Amino acid sequence: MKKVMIIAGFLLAPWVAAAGRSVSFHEADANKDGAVTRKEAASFAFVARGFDDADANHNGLLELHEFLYIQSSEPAQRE
Ligand SMILES: [Ca+2]
Ligand SMILES: [Ca+2]
Repeated sequence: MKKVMIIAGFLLAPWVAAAGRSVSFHEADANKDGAVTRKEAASFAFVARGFDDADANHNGLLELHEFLYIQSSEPAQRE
């Protein structure tokens, strides 16, 4: 039984990582125009969650420095 749990944990690890802050700005910026739109952010839960807070100039786009703010302010890292 313990073995099964270890295997399950191993298989789930990539999913947990994907839900965290593992995405880079360039991955999130799907069309590589230098900004992450709300639509692009929707593919990454933590980016979508922090979008409004991070969009400091309220232009509906996340520029690199705003994206980095999300990565640095994700609650999982603050704890
Ligand atoms: Ca973009
Ligand atoms: Ca912005």
